[in-house]
Amino acid sequence: MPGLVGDGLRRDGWQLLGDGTACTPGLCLHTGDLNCDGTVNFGDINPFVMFLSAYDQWASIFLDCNPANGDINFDGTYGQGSFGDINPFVALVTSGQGPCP
Ligand SMILES: [Ca+2]
Ligand SMILES: [Ca+2]
Repeated sequence: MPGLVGDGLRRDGWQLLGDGTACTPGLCLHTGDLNCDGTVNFGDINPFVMFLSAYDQWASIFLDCNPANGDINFDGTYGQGSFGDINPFVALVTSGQGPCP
């Protein structure tokens, strides 16, 4: 499972483009965007709940969505049962975030 290393840069094949976003060469990484519509907002809440509680179902619906988007606290774990991401997700959704480049 991809994750962060000590310097905060991801080493999982995605190019870091800034502030939690990376789009090449792999799937776009956009932290908190669990429905991959390019924004982080209340529309991501239900997909995030599914991501935590029924990951396989989430993955079957959001085929082009980078699962690392759900690693909100950047601890390298995400998906089914990764409840440590809930509070950071709530903070992220309520603070808002710009569109993915
Ligand atoms: Ca979204
Ligand atoms: Ca996490």
